[in-house]
Amino acid sequence: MAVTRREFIKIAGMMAGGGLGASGFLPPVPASEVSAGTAAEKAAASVAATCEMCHWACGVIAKVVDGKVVNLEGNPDHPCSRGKLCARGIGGMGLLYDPDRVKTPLIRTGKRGDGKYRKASWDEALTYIAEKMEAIKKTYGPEAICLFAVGSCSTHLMPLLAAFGSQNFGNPSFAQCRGARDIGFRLTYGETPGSPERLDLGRSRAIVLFGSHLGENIHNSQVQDFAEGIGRKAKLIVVDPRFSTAAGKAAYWLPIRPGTDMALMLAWMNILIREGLYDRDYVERYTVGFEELASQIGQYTPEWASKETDISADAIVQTAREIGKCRPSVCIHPGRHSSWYGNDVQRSRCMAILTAMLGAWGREGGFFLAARGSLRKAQGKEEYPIPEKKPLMEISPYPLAGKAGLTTGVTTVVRDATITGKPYPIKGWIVMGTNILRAMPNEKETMDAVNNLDLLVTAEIMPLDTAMVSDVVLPSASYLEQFEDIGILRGYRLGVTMGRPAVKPLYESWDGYRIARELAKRLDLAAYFPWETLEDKIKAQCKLWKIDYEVLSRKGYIAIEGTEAPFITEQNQPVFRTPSGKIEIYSGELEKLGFDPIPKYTPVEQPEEGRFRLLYGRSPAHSFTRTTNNPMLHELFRENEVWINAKKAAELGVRNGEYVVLVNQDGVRSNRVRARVTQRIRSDCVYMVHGFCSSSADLRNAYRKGADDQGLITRYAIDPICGTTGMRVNFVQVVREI
Ligand SMILES: Nc1nc2c(c(=O)[nH]1)N[C@H]1C(S)=C(S)[C@@H](COP(=O)(O)OP(=O)(O)OC[C@H]3O[C@@H](n4cnc5c(=O)[nH]c(N)nc54)[C@H](O)[C@@H]3O)O[C@H]1N2
Ligand SMILES: Nc1nc2c(c(=O)[nH]1)N[C@H]1C(S)=C(S)[C@@H](COP(=O)(O)OP(=O)(O)OC[C@H]3O[C@@H](n4cnc5c(=O)[nH]c(N)nc54)[C@H](O)[C@@H]3O)O[C@H]1N2
Ligand code: SF4
Ligand SMILES: [Mo]
Repeated sequence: MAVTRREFIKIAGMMAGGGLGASGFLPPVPASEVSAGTAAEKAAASVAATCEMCHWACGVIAKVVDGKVVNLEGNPDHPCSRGKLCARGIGGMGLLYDPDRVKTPLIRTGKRGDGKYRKASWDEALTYIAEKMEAIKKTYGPEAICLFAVGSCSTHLMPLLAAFGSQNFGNPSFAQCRGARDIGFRLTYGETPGSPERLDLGRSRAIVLFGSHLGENIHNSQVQDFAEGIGRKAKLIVVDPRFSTAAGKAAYWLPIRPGTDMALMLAWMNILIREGLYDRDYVERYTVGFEELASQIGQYTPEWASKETDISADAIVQTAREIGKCRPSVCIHPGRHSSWYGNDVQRSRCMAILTAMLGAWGREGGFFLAARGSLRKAQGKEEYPIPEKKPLMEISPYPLAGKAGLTTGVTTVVRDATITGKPYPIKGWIVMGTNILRAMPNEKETMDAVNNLDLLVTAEIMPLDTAMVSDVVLPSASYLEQFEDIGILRGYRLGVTMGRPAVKPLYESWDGYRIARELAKRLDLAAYFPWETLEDKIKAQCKLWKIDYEVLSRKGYIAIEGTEAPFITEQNQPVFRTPSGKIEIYSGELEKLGFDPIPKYTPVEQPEEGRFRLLYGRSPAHSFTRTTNNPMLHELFRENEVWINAKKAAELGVRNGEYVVLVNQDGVRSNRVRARVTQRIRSDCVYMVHGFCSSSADLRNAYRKGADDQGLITRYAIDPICGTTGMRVNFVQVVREI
């Protein structure tokens, strides 16, 4: 490899070492610093691929010499990367060449969970799956098969399942991630904040982060914009029980009592109204329900909020004035991982309403408006059978489950049906792009469901936890070995993206399209996959859109000119697809469903003396569980630590760096994990990075390293509006390991 391991650590460490540099907030690494610049490197072929080390899908340029990827750089033309990659992006080679990859199809020989498999041919594995699917269909109907999917690799399986007759999907990226936020914003604005979120952070005068630990949470272009905003002296207000990397750049760090964010937001609304610091004209012109809000908000005084949040009333007033003064160029970050406490739609509604009061939607430094125009996707056969039994999301107890577009299936609804057989049995799970065992709360319930299945198939690059309890494992190509389907990116401008493979698939791995198509053939559904390869499909799509395939495949991204209209002007008026056609401060939709039309404060349970609330987040060097075995990223951050307040640690006799064990309210014990004793966290909570301590013995770097936060998350609080699972409702004791 042109980048030696030591150089890689040096480059990537600039980001991972807390994320701070001399110039302030350290953005992702520019290509010039990654290039080794050797003669071979200069002679290397450049291939525009799409980074899949996380969901941001940056453009990446792979340098290839003699059929080997020797370097990865950010694609300068791609708006998500702009010539830079984050540590994980550079570490993509570690995934490609990880010796522990799944190399051939595998069929289970031992009991579920024993980890015993035999090698199989693709034909044998796919025939086995197709026969099982048909058998399940015969006994229980096609709806008894469900797809758990995250990321672009899995998108080809969705039409396959729909063609088979099931529309049952489970998506952790909705149910354990952005679901509540997307529903909260959809109720208020008629649309979600987008992914990538449409935040004009570079021009903000004030930025507010509730959680949203940017700098540890690395979404490449968003962190670049954030760094630019900070560089231009935006006032940063960080609301976080922990002194995060971002808090280190903040004008105000508000170490809030976990779970009380709504109290702070409601008090801010009260102050903005009382002091006339909201955008009157904007509110009058674009919103409904402001009067109702104003008539209820008086109860939320700064003094009241101070008691709830543990933030001084003075700090609450001062920060409200800061955002009021900076209006409308204020970015209240809507968050992404929003499944916190089970009242999450209403907390997201508060963010959305504050944004409207500041007049920040469609304004410079706030949220920009989505690019105009639309492009229709080419498909194979278009009609899908109408399932006899209604999809689970339509009959779930949560009225807005699955109501924010595709890929919005609530995972626990599927899991419950699998365990109970109600409203109807679920007997097969197909899993791709998600480590469902670790993404969903309560691993025991997930295993109870798994043990009720007649078929569990996982398509995987790495033998992670879910693969190791599956009946069949299919070796997947990584993004560096496969085409990335053509996609539409709705940023400031409309753009079209695609990725090319840098190298041929290693071992016996296949790309997602080929897996879906070959399985479809065995199910008599080949008409849905008329193109021989994904490249052929992309070419057909380019023809339809009148885009030059050669240019797109060389550049990885093409912008469509004339689609940009980011801010409100008299000629460029926003459209709100809500029932009233306006921003709904008062939501008639929620009222009809029996929920508070204007958010009301709901307290959450607090830990009793001697226990800590378990909080979790991200490391800049890792993505969830998927990178924990990556040899390059493992060098940067080998195992997680548990952050514990210094005073509390002293009371417990816990020293910095020693191993401790966490025991939760249900008696579940974690693996041993190092204590990070610090002043930088409140005394009522502990914190760790998610994703560690894999149960898979086939992973030499990740097996039982650090502690598994998900294992401790046995309790979860379901949002009654959309079914997403709040996972910060678990309390742990810290026990010294003697
Ligand atoms: N490096 C890296 N970056 C990533 C990812 C990754 O895996 N690795 N994943 C990406 C994805 S899919 C997502 S969804 C995002 C997730 O990242 P975010 O959306 O930023 O997640 P949050 O849960 O908002 O942020 C975690 C922070 O919330 C704080 N916190 C905990 N409880 C509370 C509370 O009650 N109130 C407040 N105000 N703060 C609290 C924690 O101390 C922590 O600092 O990250 C994205 N970026
Ligand atoms: N306790 C706890 N739970 C959480 C979170 C948390 O912070 N704490 N975060 C939540 C959030 S925000 C999210 S978005 C979800 C994320 O949940 P997941 O998307 O499940 O995240 P990963 O753990 O990275 O699992 C991804 C799996 O897909 C595989 N994979 C990656 N790329 C490919 C590919 O191209 N092809 C194939 N076939 N497989 C691939 C990886 O090897 C890995 O096993 O987790 C949620 N759950
Ligand atoms: S943010 Fe980093 S890991 Fe995610 S797609 Fe971009 S470069 Fe890859
Ligand atoms: Mo997420």
